[in-house]
Amino acid sequence: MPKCAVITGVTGQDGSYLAEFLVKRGYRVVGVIRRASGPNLSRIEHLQDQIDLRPADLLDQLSIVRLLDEVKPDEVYNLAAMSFVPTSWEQPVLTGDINSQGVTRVLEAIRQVNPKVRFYQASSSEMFGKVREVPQTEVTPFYPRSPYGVSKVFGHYMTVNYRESFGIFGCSGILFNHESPRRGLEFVTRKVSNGVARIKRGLSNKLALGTLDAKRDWGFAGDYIRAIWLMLQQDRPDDYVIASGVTHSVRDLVEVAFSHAGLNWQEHVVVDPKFHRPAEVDLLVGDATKAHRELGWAPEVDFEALVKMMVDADLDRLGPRQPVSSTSTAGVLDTRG
Ligand code: NAP
Ligand code: F7E
Repeated sequence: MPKCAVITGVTGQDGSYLAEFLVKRGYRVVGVIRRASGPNLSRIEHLQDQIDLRPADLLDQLSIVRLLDEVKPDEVYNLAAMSFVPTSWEQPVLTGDINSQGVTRVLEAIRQVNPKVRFYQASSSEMFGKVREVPQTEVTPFYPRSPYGVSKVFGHYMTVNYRESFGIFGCSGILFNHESPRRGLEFVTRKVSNGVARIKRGLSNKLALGTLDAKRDWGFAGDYIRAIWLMLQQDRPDDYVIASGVTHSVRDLVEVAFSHAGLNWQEHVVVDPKFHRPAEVDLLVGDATKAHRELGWAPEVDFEALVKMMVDADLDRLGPRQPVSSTSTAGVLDTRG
């Protein structure tokens, strides 16, 4: 019998990579989709005949119980979330309902339907926020700086608590930022790669960003989902930091992305205070020694290769250069992020 995995958040960046990975390993993959008024499956279009898509919502307890009852999975990967940090200040209650109580709902469904199901929770380096030590490990105290970070601390500790209280095989992966050509357009890496491609193709001339000083430990999503899977294959459940161990500023990101396309970033990037956050996370850098040692995990794609991959993908997507007239006033790219 092939193993069966349920993935919440299958339409998102990580869900799509994890679904591909598990299909290749012979899993029966059940992806959870919530109702949308239009098509929302662009990241998993190529997998649609290889995975089973079922409706459920992290806001609806009964839909999760019904799903687990019908599907009888061996593993549940809870990747669904309201994942964009700035939106969490605009919609803090919804953020908590999905990212915090959503985790409780899935854990309760597992407890009720089959406590032997293995559970993965998508925790985040945003939990470290105003960092208490450098680099951050599994024992670094949390100090979240946004409603998103706070909501993820709740989900993390519920996972730990259901493991300790009820013996659920629950793992929390504390993943640092990971990106790909499938990243949402509002996140800074994709905003930059897409902005560079638009400028290169003559569709725009400026890119408006927030702080260039913030530092992140960026990796490739395709590498990080391997770590997620490995966590659920161990003899006992535990929590792991997954990170590259190298940090770069947004300025570094911009420099690598623009120069890869033969552009000078200083001629195009403008700082717009509207993208500044009410409270910023200034520096993140993770220490994944435990994951290296116990999971045998290591990333394969470094920062420069990641940024170039994303710029190349956006250049390919936009196609050949658009003709620009000498009087063109191609505007500032001003996406929501
Ligand atoms: P993403 O691209 O934003 O995907 C989020 C997914 O959650 C989408 O499939 C979305 O469905 C789904 N979702 C949102 N609300 C839901 C609800 N109420 N019920 C069911 N599904 C819902 O996020 P990602 O980058 O792949 O990240 C995956 C997970 O890892 C998230 O939990 C995120 O917080 C966490 N994480 C991400 C990173 C990172 O750097 N990427 C780092 C650490 C942790 P729709 O398509 O219907 O909107
Ligand atoms: O911002 C700065 C911004 O939105 C990164 C999510 O996946 O990773 C992600 O959260 C940095 C911040 O990601 C712009 O202020 C500057 O310092 O790409 P981001 P994030 O907030 O780190 C964590 C681990 C998660 O768990 C989250 O789900 O870049 N920045 N200028 C900007 N950021 C955006 N979005 N847009 C800008 O114009």
